[in-house]
Amino acid sequence: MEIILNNTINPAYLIGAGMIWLGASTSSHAAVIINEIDYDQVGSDTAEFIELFNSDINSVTLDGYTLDLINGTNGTAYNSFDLSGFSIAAIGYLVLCDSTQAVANCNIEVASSSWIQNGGPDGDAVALLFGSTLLDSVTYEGIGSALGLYAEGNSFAPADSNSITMSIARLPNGTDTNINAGDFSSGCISPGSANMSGTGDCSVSVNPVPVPAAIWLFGSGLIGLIGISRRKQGSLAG
Ligand SMILES: [Ca+2]
Ligand SMILES: [Ca+2]
Ligand SMILES: [Ca+2]
Ligand SMILES: [Ca+2]
Repeated sequence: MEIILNNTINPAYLIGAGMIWLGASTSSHAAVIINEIDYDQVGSDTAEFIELFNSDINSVTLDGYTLDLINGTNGTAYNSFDLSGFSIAAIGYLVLCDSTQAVANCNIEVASSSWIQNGGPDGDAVALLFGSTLLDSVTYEGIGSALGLYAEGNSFAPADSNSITMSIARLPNGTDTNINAGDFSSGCISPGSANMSGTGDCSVSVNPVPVPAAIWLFGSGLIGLIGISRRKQGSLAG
């Protein structure tokens, strides 16, 4: 069963010439990873974001890519975002956020607050897929029995905080050894730029020139998750 969450068209933005474009690119799927997540802010969660990073020296077109947010209680997607139509520049970033007013360098505005669940004992996960192939996933705060598929290294990233300004971030920037617990740690908030250790807000405005660009579609919630075959970074060259 598929759950269509919403078909509302929301504004999306391309920020920074050279940061994202819709031109020539490669098929280096495995080069794109989930790099930083801020799912919990001090008090109300109104500045959540997920940052993707392309480590390839070529841009990557995101046609066929989906970002799923996975509920730890049942292992199914409670939010799913079709990234078709977007690209990430070489050694570049793509940021999905609550609000372009609240999050620096946000490329795709998700028109709601609290769109990323706050984990809890059974954890939650974020998953990047190409078609039905799971490319990268991050489980945080715990591993419920339904999250095994997404808990890289059978481990989970440390928790974000409701009392400290921080994110959970790959450190050093872009590190992916397929062990969530080792790859992620407390990060200073840095949407759209290289991750930094520590806490606080290290946002740097890369090039704040928003240009209306693309239609944002909320996709189906399940996306054929059954039978997903995991491919590790580096196994999809070409
Ligand atoms: Ca949240
Ligand atoms: Ca946070
Ligand atoms: Ca909070
Ligand atoms: Ca970052």
